[in-house]
Amino acid sequence: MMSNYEPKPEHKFTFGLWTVGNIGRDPFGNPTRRALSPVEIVHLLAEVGAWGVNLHDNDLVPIEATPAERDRIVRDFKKALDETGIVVPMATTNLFTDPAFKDGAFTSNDPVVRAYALQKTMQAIDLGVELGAKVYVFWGGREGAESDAAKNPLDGLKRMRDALNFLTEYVIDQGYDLKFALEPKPNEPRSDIYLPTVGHMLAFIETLDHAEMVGLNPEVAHEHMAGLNFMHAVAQAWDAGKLFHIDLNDQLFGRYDQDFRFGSAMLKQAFFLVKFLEDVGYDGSRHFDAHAYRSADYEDVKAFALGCMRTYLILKEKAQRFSEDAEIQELLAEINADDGTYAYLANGYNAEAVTRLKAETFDREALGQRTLPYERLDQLVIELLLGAR
Ligand code: GCO
Ligand code: MN
Ligand code: MN
Repeated sequence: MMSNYEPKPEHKFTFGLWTVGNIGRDPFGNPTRRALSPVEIVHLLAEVGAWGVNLHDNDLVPIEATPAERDRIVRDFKKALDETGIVVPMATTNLFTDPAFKDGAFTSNDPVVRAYALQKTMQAIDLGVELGAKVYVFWGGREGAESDAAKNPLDGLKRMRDALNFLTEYVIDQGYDLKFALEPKPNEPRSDIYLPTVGHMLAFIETLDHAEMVGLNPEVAHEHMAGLNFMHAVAQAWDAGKLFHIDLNDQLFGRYDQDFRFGSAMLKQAFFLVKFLEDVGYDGSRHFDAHAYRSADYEDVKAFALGCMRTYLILKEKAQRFSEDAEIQELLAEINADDGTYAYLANGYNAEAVTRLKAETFDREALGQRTLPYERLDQLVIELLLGAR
């Protein structure tokens, strides 16, 4: 059993520069925290025990930086990484802050903007690879619309596909060891973002030239914003071999984009998510794309970051207990009982199975009378989570 829930490198906990570096600005109010430099953020993450840091190009190198400034900033950043042992497993492009991207980047109606977005992304890929990233995230925050009068979604999809095909070829040409992870989100900052959920994205990936290089970066908050079961979405991505990365945070249904500390709002969902990731043996980053309350100072930001990691580890221990709890396991065995009568259906369709199955008589009423002790089972889970067992 785990004792102190201390984050270790093997847990692969990562944070974005933009997460613990969030300065508490929101649409209604100014920043409440001073901006930390990327070097300071790396040290803060090392102090709380994180394994890695992820970044958008402009989290590290300001968009207006000269080549000489870029080189100096990258050098200082690498020095901080060396000093702390913090790694950069994932990188991404900021294609949403600058007003140039007000109508999207890859899907903008303006061919100049689309070209600029491709160029910016190639440069950001070079930077990510230079820092050691193996996963490259695409979050199309501005790839959408307020009014469908302005853009045909078929054009949006085609432009998105063209951009990703171009960029996978670029990666292959450069000989980079890099996979793409697409991050769906239904809305915010656009009214409607194209490819809004994990399911939409999975279907879209299969239309790409290099589908094998492209997977998913699902985020708790984004599926919750759409009112969906996040663990089910993750399971579908896993089933398709496409769970390349994951953004952990928390989010109540029907609210603004909250980015809460992992597990802080919907604990039961967080439990089943951690249980799923640990049960299947997901071995990628556990990336926290969350930020501290606007009321937090940097001491509280550290408590926030540590809280994300501790909650994950506590839930991991609870998942372990779930699999060792005799009463829970007994109930599961009862629920999943199988005396092998229908084993002949396990090999799929065949003529013999059809003949046998057609000859069966089923006691429909008895089936309807079966007892399914799901209330008892769920209460055991609740008591386990509440520390009562
Ligand atoms: C959001 C997104 C972003 C992305 C990030 C990395 O809701 O703003 O989750 O935080 O994850 O841009 O691509
Ligand atoms: Mn998000
Ligand atoms: Mn995210």
